[in-house]
Amino acid sequence: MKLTRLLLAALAAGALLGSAGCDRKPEKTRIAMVVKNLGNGFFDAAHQGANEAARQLGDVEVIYTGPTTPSAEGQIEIINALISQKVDAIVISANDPNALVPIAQKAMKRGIKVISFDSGLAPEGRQMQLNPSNASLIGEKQIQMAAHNIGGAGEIAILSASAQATNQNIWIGVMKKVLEKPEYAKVKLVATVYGDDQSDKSYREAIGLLRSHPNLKAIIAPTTVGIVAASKAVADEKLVGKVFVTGLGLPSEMAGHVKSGAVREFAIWNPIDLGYAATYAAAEFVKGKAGTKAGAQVSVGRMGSVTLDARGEAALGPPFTYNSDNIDKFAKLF
Ligand code: RAM
Repeated sequence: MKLTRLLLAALAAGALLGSAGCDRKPEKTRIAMVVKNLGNGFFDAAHQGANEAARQLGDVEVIYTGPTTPSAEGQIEIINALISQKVDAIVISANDPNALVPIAQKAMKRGIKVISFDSGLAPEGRQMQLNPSNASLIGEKQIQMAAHNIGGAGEIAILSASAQATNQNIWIGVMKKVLEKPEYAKVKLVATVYGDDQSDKSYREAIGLLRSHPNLKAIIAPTTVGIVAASKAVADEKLVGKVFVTGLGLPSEMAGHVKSGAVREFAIWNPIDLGYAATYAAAEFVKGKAGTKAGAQVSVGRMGSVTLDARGEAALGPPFTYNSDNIDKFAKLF
C-alpha cells in the first residue's frame, strides 16, 4: 500500500516536471516591448498603450522590459533572453540602428517577428519601423519653436539623448538642414551635447551649456528626459526669461516648467497611441496578416492602418504643440 502511494506520487511528480520541461507554446501570443531604458515616463506611457492593445486583442500578453541605462549592449542581452523564451514578437525602441542588427536577425531566423518603433533599427534588422510622425516635421517643428521663442535671432544648443539614438540623430540631422534656410540665418547652433536620457547627466550637460555659452538663448531637447533636466537647469541658474527650453516633452512632466516660464512651448505625439499601434502591428505580423513590402498596409487597430514605404517604415500623425493654454488638459493624459 505504502509502496503504491509512493509510486503514484513519483509518477505525478514526473508528469508535472514533464509538462514544465517540455516546450509546448503558451496559448497567448507573447509580445515583448523592449524600450531604450526603464524608468522613462515616455516608455511607461508606451507600455500603457501596449497593454491597451493586448486587452483589446484578448490573446496577447505583453512583456515590458529594457536595460537600466540606454545601451545597445543591454538590449542585446535582453533580446538573447527573449529568444530563449521563444516570445512571438519583439517591439523595440533601439539604442543603436546597427549594433542590434545581428541579434535581431537571430531572433527573426527563429521565427520571432521584430518591429522597431520610436527609435528604429536598420531595415535588415526588423520587419517594420513605426515612426511616431514624419521626421522632417519633428525636426522642423523644433527649430520653429526655438526661433519663435527667441525672436528669430541668437545662439541655440541641442541637448540630446544618447549619441547613437536613431530617432534623435535623424531629428538633429533635419534640424541642421532646416537651419540653413534663409529665415533662420540669425539662429546659430553653437553646441550639441548628450545626456543619455539620464536625468542627472542631462542636467549636468545643460548646466555646462549655460555656463560655457553665456549668450545662449535656447536649448532644444528632443528627448522627454533632456527637456525636463534642461528646464530645471535654467531655473536653478536663474535664467528663466533669458534662456528658453523647448523640444519634445510629456505634458505631465512639463506643466511646472511651462508655468515657471522656463518653457514657452514644446511638442510631442501621443506615446500611449504609439505603444498601442506598435503592439497591435506586431500582433498582425504574428498572425501573418501584415506584409513587409513597400505599399503594404498594416492594421493598427483603433488608429486605422499605416502604409509601409520603400524602407519598411510607416508614420503616425503629426506632433502636437503644448503651451500654457492647453498644458493642464493634456498633463492628465501623459
Ligand atoms: C525620450 C526617448 C524617446 C523619444 C522621446 C521624445 O523619452 O529618447 O526615444 O522619442 O524622448
